[in-house]
Amino acid sequence: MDRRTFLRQSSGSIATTLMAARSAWAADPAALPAGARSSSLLASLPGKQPLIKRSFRPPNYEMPLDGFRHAYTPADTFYVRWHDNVPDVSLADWRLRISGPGVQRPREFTYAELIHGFEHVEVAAVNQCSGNRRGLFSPHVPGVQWGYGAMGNAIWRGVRLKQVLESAGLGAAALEVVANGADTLLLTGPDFAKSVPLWKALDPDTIIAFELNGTRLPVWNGFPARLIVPGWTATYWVKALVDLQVVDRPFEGYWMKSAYRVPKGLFGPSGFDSQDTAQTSPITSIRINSLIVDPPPGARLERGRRVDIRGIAWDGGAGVRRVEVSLDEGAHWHEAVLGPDLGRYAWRQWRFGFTPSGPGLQSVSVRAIARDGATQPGALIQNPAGYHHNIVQKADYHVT
Ligand SMILES: Nc1nc2c(c(=O)[nH]1)N[C@H]1C(S)=C(S)[C@@H](COP(=O)(O)O)O[C@H]1N2
Ligand SMILES: [Mo]
Repeated sequence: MDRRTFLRQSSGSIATTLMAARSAWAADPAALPAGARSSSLLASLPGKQPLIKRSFRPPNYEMPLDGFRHAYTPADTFYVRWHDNVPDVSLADWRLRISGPGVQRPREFTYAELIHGFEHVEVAAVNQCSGNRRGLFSPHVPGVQWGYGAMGNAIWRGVRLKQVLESAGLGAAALEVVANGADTLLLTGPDFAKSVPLWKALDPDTIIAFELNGTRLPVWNGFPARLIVPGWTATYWVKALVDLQVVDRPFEGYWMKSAYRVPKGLFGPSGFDSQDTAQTSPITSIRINSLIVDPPPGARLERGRRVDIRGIAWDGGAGVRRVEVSLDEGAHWHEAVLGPDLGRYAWRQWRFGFTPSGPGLQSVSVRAIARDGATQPGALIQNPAGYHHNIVQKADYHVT
């Protein structure tokens, strides 16, 4: 695609494409490809494969289980989560502003200046919504009722946030970096903006990305540039980034102060002291976790025929040390074979071969152990917003 087509397409109206997506879904609600859960609706957003629709406005669409078979999640399969209207950004008009009391020289970059002005780096990282699997909480927790698919793994390419901030002259007073996107409000509700502590902003793996797996970011996933905060849940990964403010006091926006918080200490230290209160902390690092992908839970297995159970495991950056599988509800655990290490922030594929003896139900339980010793809990750690669902995974298969 040449640059003009690119620009023309990127300035196409999102409102129109959303309408098209809605009518496409409405036209044939029965045509649900395999992999859909019965309670779910699959719908195509423009440029996307069918995803499981959790809400239309704002768009919240998750990846069906099949998507987890890829080592890197294709851009057209990547989940979509917005709090408000998806911005209609034209590359020619896009600017990134750096300002605030923590910088000496406020700056403004065009897209060309940003991508030509700094070294390009890549980081493989899991993008996981804080509320992934919220719909599996029992008792029920209000919020988007995500299943397993509010996450993906990709190679993100961009420029280091550190270098961009330093080009504006960081001052000694810098405490947090507040990121804001081009998205505009739905009818009501506070503007979506997030802050990260200076240490995380300056981490060499924290980047302003413009590519996902070697292609430009889809509009749905933050075109033309977004923050990548590896190891932290995706709420910090601000899309369609237009504004960075380096502040000298804790940012008080709604999405920091009131939302995305967990009881203090329940999941360990947050690493974000300036946002901790006596009772709560902001959600930060992704917890050690795993998922059984293949064969799909509930599938039929053939008695006496060897099968490979496959899945993924990931954490907030310590890395996956080991994955264990139990065929007897946790009485005995066996080590799974790990796939290649794609990087400490990426997920790790694993497989475990066995021969079902059946007939009858065969349960398969899985738990991952991180390099820092963290492991998955046997019981759900309840918390008001339904975050960090990471219990030991279990699938039942029918052996015949
Ligand atoms: N500008 C903007 N960025 C945003 C959001 C948003 O509503 N607006 N949502 C955040 C949340 S909560 C999540 S889970 C991720 C989702 O990223 P994705 O849509 O690329 O999968 O985007 C984050 N960045
Ligand atoms: Mo999220």
